[in-house]
Amino acid sequence: MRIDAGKSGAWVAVWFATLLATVLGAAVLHAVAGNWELSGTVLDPSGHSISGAIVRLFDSATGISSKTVSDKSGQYRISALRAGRYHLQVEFPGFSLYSRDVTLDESGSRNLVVTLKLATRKESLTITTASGGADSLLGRTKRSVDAGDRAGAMNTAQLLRDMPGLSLRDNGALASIPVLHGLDDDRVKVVANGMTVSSSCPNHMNPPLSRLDPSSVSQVSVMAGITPVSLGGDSIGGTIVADSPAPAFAAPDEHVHIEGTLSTFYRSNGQSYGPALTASMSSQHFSFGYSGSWNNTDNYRDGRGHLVTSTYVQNTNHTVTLAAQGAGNLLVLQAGFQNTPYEGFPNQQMDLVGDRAEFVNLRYRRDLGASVLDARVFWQNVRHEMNIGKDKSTFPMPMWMPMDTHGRDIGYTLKWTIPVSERHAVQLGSEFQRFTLDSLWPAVPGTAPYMGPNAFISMDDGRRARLAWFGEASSKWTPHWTTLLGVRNDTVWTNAGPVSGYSGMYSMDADAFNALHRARTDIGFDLTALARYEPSAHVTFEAGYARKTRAPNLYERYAWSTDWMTSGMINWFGDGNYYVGNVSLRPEVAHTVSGAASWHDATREKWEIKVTPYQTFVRDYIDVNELATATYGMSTFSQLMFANHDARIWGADLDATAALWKSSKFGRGEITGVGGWLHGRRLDTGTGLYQMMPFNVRLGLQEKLRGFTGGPEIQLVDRKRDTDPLRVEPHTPGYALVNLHTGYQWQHFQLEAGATNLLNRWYYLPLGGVNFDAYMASGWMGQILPLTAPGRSFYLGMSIPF
Ligand SMILES: [Cu+2]
Repeated sequence: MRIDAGKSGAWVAVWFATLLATVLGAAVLHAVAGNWELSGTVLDPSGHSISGAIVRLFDSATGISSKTVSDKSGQYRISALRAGRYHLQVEFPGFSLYSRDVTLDESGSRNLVVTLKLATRKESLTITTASGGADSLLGRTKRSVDAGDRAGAMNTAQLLRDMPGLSLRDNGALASIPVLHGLDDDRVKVVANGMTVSSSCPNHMNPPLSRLDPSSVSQVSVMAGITPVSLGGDSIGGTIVADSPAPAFAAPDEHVHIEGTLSTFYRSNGQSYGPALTASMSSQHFSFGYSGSWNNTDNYRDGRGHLVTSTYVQNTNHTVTLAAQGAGNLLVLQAGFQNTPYEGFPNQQMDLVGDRAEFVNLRYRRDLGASVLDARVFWQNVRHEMNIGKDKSTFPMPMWMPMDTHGRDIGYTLKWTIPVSERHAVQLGSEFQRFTLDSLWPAVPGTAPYMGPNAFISMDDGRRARLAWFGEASSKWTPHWTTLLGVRNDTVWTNAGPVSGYSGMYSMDADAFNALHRARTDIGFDLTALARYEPSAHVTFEAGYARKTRAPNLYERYAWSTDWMTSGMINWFGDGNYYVGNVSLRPEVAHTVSGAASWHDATREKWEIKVTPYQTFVRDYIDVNELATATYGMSTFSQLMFANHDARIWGADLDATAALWKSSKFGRGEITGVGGWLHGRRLDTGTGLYQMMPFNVRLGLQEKLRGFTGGPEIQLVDRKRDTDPLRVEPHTPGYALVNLHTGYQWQHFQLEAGATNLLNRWYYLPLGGVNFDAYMASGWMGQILPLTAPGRSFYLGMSIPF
């Protein structure tokens, strides 16, 4: 058994230090200054000047950015520029990001008036293609995150909840798991600050997005269904990209630049609160930043006022960022630490009683004349401890069962973007990720032979390494036609060392597992083809096909015990069942066809309606076979072994916005709607797939007037009847909720207030799994029921910039 971080940690430190020294040595950090300047005024749509807007100017040749802030009369000025092509971005909360190309030629300085447009709540992702134009592509939505958003979202995954095609599986308070078009968890690729990390817990209590505090996120993008291969790989559901703000640098005429935000929030249901701080100090070439957060949440109450046990959490995050830029180079070194001393899981037999994660992430971006090279290396080390938590220990027959898991990820990504001509660009890349996993469950004195006299080795030296390469071409053939074509290969190697149980009672399973040939190599090929056609300023059509593969995770392959108690510890589904791995599992291969049609006014400001239908056929979908069932009290559970079965998922998303009124006196009123409908079927049995979100719609009315934004939202969710019989998945009734949100901003100071579930409606969470706590509280005798949702909660959030 090897659970020592010391060796790998030291090795990684040496490796990073060497790399850092090499890169720093190679980078010549000086800027080429010139005499031109860019200046102007930032205005709102009614012509009033905006002070405090952030103005960024990117040098297209070198990638170096300059930044300034508009003054009291809305004036901005960036000087010491040289002639050339630049890209200007202006942002101010509540307004859409302003973005345009600017050329400074030999005739000298320029004056540019920037008029910002009011923001819509969700904005389509813009990607810059070879031709320099900005295109939104199929099934993608992007959202910028304000400090105030933390008040209404319990975790980073919840920041995504109103995005089309996405639903959330409720888990622990920090651990919501995103589901894209019915495909969830490891089927979705999560890229957080350029890193891809693994869930090391056998119950997925620490999914990748739980590693980021909402206060440290500035932007999230969701690609459901068709994903460019440059962002996909080893996933079949789609990709979620979450990024922290880019490091700040002083403007050319600024000596030292200091900026930061202090924010805090409070939520009434669960008495949740937490301060967060981000701050940075920079010169034109060097930047030092820190972001930290702390939060504490107690158990919430449902709509009937009942306390829902094991919904508490406490968590701390610290991240330090060092960055350097100059002469076409950008170097960013990030190191962070996360500590979660406890987090309850109402839908699991166990709770999190300790989780400490450290990471180091190094990014190097270099402008090579025409092309751009972007490289990253990262390392994450996780020590995760489970046992029954403080609530479960008060129930009859508490099962004390320590489980210690140690996971490490190390990897790199390399991307090289080459503009081939005015119309075509190519991106080439490579990725590597190696995950190592050990899980040891210490003996509990006096419980032999069930939980002693030896430790239970659940996973010893589990290894999953993945090496990938890809090539992608984006082309703008005519002003009306755009295409994206990509091919990708991911080779995944998995293996796990020999195991042993608490006692001789487990030796039959252990011996059988140890005798198996356990090393596996999976070779996956992905293909993405996308086309976009804009016949006029009012209609856009998109169509695409994607072939995507995902190799099994370590627990799916190597969870070895068929004993009831120990197999019940392998469960990231929140369904109370018992899971056994299968060394013979094959990778899942998904074939997705999707289209989108969007109708809008010429400026996309007055109205827009978008429909996205999709169908995915998954060959060898990793589902389960039933080994046995057992009835304890009034509840029946299944023991299930992972197995490949073909499946199909089909559905459609609807996304619509319309402006209702707009005047200088009454501001702008707008109505938005997001809906999702989908079905999933296993093809051999014709039965439903687990946790398919029922038909659901969100309708929002929003008023924006100067610094004020706000309005009500109605959320309608149909009953869930199409369930998975093998997992004994419960039905849930439909429900309607009213939420209220208001925000006010003055300069950069932001205040957010609102209410979720305003009418205090009592309902079951359709993707919340079962309430295992309530079942334990009944002495393992009662009827196991779905988990109930939080009742009414008021929230207040505040952020103060400096
Ligand atoms: Cu865990």
